[in-house]
Amino acid sequence: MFLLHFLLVTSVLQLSYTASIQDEYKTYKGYKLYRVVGDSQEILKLIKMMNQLAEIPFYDARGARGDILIAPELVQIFEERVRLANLQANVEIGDYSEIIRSEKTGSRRKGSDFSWTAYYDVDDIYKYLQNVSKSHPDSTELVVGGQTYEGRQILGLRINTPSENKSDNKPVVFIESGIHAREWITPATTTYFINELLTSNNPDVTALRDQFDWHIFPTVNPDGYHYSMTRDRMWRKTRSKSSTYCYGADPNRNWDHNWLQHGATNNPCDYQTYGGSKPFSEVETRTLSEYIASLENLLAYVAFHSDAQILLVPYSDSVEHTDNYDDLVQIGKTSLEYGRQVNGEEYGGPATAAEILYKASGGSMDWVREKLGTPIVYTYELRGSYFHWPAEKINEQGDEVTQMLLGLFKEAKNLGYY
Ligand code: 0X9
Ligand code: ZN
Repeated sequence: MFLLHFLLVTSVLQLSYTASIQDEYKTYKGYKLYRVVGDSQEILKLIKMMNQLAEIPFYDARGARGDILIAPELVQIFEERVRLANLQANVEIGDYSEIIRSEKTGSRRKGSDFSWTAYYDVDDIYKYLQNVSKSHPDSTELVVGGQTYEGRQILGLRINTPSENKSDNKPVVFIESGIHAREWITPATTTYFINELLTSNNPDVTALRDQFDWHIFPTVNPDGYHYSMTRDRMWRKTRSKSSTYCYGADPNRNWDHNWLQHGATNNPCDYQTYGGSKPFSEVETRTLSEYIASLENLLAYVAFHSDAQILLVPYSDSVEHTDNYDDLVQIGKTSLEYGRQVNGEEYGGPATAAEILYKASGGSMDWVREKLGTPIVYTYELRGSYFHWPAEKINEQGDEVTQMLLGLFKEAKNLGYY
């Protein structure tokens, strides 16, 4: 029995080693998505144990339930551990490759005809930003928010329409999307929002555009996003090479605020929450933080993630509240109410991650709030099912995001923030 277990574990380790060097698109053939329910400590122990055994491409523990994606060669050992821990596990998705396949055939596009019925890789998103900056030279410019490990730029679009009084310094709004590579809906809705700002005839939207100096970054982890599009759909981290054979750090655990204290690991091979070798070890977070710190008059910082369908306020690793927590909740409620009017979708929150999700240190939102004192700071978790969202429905969430931002700034104005 011991020998059998040893052989199983070594062959699993062998498989996971080869799996970390991906030459072609990982199919996820036979991978099962389980939902586990039961004692929260046992769920955490189970996930930790599976993570020690092999690379687990997706896990999400929230109290008495946990979701986990299990490779076919691990199914037997996983189900045995579930039984021994007195937990219940149900298969939510029998073969994850079917989702990947449907995305690969139907919803990705290359080329100049940029739209919001398909997902585009980073080069096409950047081409779109370049084209927009050329077609709106008076009100937009390309901005470089930072650099990446693989030598890309973190490219964004600044929208700052000319105002009558040229000396007017408009309040700055920063939008961060795609820090997690696999959350494809976030770059898509962010370019959708850019398009709304620049082309909508809705006077509320044009007023929103004209009031602020926007710095909008659809994909702040472009190496990871490209890898997720071309090699491994479940990739979340950056693509830096650590001292072991594993790649990447979680760019939302790498900021210099309570680094590695909660919800992060020092294991470079963890698929999800490796905090990096030190705060700002990743060139992406380091350079982007410098860019953000250089902005004068930063009123609002908004980060987009998926897919918990909630609105988070700082801080993410503590149940303590910021001094304007009540305002942030009021503003957030109006934002969510505006969003709800579009598709009837209810979001959880506004609340801190520690209260409604899990504690997580080293995130961008907390760093911005703590180090820069930016008054309005939010993280929106958009919708989806295990990071999948049909391409033909991007506009549905794009419209929701546009309304949520309209609501946010309407209530912020009511409360005298600008
Ligand atoms: O864990 C995260 O980083 C976010 N959830 S996700 O499923 N998109 O990965 C939550 C972010 C909470 N906010 C911060 N830690 N700043
Ligand atoms: Zn995320």
